This record gives sequence, structure tokens and C-alpha cells, in this order.
Amino acid sequence: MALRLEPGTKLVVATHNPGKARELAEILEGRFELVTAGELGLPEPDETETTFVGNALLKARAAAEASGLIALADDSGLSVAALDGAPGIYSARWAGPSKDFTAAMRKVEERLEEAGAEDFAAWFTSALAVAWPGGPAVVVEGRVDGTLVFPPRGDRGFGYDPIFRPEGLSHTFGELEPAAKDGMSHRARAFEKLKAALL
Ligand code: ITT
Repeated sequence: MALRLEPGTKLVVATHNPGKARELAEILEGRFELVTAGELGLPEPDETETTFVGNALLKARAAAEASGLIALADDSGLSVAALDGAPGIYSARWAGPSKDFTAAMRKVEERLEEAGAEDFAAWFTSALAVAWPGGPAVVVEGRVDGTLVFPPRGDRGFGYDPIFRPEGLSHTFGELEPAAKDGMSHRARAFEKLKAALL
């Protein structure tokens, strides 16, 4: 039987990142009843996998088992071409335990300087996984390409948004209205694939 997500289903959004939780709620546009892993007090699993897809599945499965609800997880990050794809799956970890993204963005800039890089091409990836308690799971991936800019610009969004200028635009994600980012982001592109698979 094909897997379906019926409108109005109660879903646990398996994230402790408020910026992500807000964007996922915007992208889902009221299709489901949402509760976050943070609101349910679910533990944060260690992200022990080596890919976005692996970590998204790990987080969705952990939240589904702990809550008994269908779970949606996002594993995402910024990849820089001149840094061989770093920070990639380590994007959150580059900000350290205090989640200092000003420091993380500076670290990206320093690494590019050390490498003598002239190419500032970068991309965001989002893997979205849906897991049923005790059951199957589905995972998809979306990507948006762009260029890094320094110094950081804009105070909207979260994480690395102030240094990422998507292809074709002059503004960074940090300067865009939420609806504009949600119209083109890696997360929105992943959700389009999830819709095709499950809705
Ligand atoms: P959860 O695991 O609880 O969802 P997290 O912040 O640890 O939260 P990740 O492990 O997926 O999530 O780390 C992804 C990091 O990549 C995240 O902390 C951001 O800094 C960055 N990132 C992902 N999507 C982003 C976006 O749309 N804009 C800016 N930065 C983003």
C-alpha cells in the first residue's frame, strides 16, 4: 500500500531549532497539526550518520518512537565548494555549543582566506524525512545554489542566512522576506518532493 499523509494528521516536527520549526510550519501551510520535539520535551539524538539523509532519518525515527506520532525531521547545512563541501553536515557544530553563528560565519570566511579561494560558490541542502512509529520512513533532499558574501547582510532567517546570496538574486537569505526565502529554499524544494511522494 502506498504511504499517504492525510491532511490534518498530527505530526511531530523533530527539531530543536526554532528557525527551522518556523520555516517548516510556513512551508506546510496549515496542512497538518504540528507539535515540535521541543514542546514535547523529546531528547535530541546524537547525529551519528555521515549524510544529511542519514541524519534526517535518524532524527525522524527517534522522534516517532519517542512520541508515538508520525515525525518529520530536517537535516540541513551549508556546503562551500572551495572547502570541499564543508561545513556540510557539521554546519550546526561549527557554531559550537553556544550556537554562535556570527563565529561560524567568520570561520567560513577565515577558511576561505586560508585556502586563498576566489570561488565563493556554495549551496544549502535539506533532507526531509517522515517516519511512522514502528514503521516505514521516506526521505527526500532539496538544494539551492548561490554565492557567499562577506560581511554578513540582513537579520532575518537564521544560521548562515546572512552570508548566502541565492543564484539570480542580489539579496542574501538574511535580507529576504520569509515568504521569499520559502519560495526558493532548499527546505521548500525538499518539501515539493515530499508532496509528490506522500500527499
Ligand atoms: P535540529 O537537529 O534539532 O533540527 P540543528 O540546528 O542542530 O537542529 P542540523 O543538525 O540540521 O540542525 O544543522 C543544520 C545547521 O545548518 C543549522 O543549525 C543552520 O545553522 C544551518 N542551516 C540549515 N538550514 C539553514 C537555512 O535555511 N538558513 C541558514 N542556515 C541553515
